[in-house]
Amino acid sequence: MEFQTISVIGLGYIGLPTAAAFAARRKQVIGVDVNQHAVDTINRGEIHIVEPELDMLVHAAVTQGHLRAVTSPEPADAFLVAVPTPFTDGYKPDLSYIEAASRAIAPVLKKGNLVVLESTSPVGATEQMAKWLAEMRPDLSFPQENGEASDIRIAHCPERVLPGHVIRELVENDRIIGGMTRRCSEAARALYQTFVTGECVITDARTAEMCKLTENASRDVGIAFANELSLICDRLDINVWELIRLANRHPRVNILQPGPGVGGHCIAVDPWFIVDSAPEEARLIRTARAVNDSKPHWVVERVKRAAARFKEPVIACLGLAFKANIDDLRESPALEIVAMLADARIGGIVAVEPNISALPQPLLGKIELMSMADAINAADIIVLLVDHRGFTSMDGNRMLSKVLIDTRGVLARG
Ligand code: SAJ
Repeated sequence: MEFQTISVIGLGYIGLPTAAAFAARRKQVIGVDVNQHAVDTINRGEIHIVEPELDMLVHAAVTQGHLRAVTSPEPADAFLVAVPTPFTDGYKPDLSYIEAASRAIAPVLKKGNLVVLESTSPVGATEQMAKWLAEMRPDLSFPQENGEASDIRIAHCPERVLPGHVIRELVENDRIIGGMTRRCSEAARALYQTFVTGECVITDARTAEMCKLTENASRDVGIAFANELSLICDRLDINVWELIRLANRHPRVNILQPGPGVGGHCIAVDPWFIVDSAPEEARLIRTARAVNDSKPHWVVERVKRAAARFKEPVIACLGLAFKANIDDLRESPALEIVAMLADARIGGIVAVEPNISALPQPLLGKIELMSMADAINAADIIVLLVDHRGFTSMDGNRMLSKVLIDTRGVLARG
């Protein structure tokens, strides 16, 4: 099957790099996003998100005429849906963006098209997307009713790239391709082989959906184990980082690192999709979420205990991002901790975050953003929240007179 024109719906952290990757292979790519600002930025050859190397790739794609962005879908050979799938207040998956994307592309679908759902989704979402499309286009046949003979092919192909390494991982990682039928899978595999050098492994749509959720739930459970160990070790007066280093010398043990909690919009979200679809069975997965979500509160309690020894302590919080060496503050445990400390009124709070130039809205007016040197000079208590490059090479001697709460074990590791 030949795909010349490819449309990517949703030009965010996954959709935009994917659109640029197809464009780099000289496909005609139509990027679609409801955000006019994102569309205008991309059409100028610029980007509205931060990801290494993406700016160059998008600039080249746009100036060479392979990528253009629009706000409403146009006909294409293949459509990739890469829209957000958040959860609602009760930890239920919210498929409204997938529904909106389906309803937007349905009018321009034509016989022979392939539609791929890339968004991380609960089991059954691909079938649901196919239903929405079929409802809107009774004149076309879909795999849920017509199997291999259908006019439209549908597959799930979850993204699995690591923020900060997206461009390399997009090309090199293996891909799981879950078609609603065998021919759907083969069509999707042909599409991804345009730029993927990793293996494209075929399965069915439900297994592909569960596979992505399983990958992130596995990491969440692993981090929860490390976080639980950190609480146990604190009680028993054992250095958890040394303990983990030693245990990991066993050939079949590979414990992850404890931290201030789990952030980002994937690992803290996706396990809930499994819990929602099998609430009685998913006991460990639910508990891991609870352990990781409770960690920021535990850190705050430790800081409060330390602060009680001072009159008006200055508390320097190092790092606001959700993990090392990125500028992404979304769902960041560091940010949550700093906000809780600011509200606790236990002293003056200053923060160091070398990857941003201004404080985010919830912290504005409540705390001060400072350089590393100024913050350390001013501080009575230093709370290390993110293992950014500049922080890991910190000189321990400069902190001898201060209380140090190191949630990432940076000094222990150094
Ligand atoms: N973290 C720890 N200890 C660790 C590892 C991570 O506390 O040992 C924390 C981080 O500090 C961060 C959170 O976990 O707050 C998540 O960071 P991460 O690096 O584990 O993952 P993400 O959210 O940046 O990307 C994940 C990746 N999934 C897996 O590694 C299984 C990525 O491959 C996925 O594509 C991405 O989720 C996604 O989009 O689903």
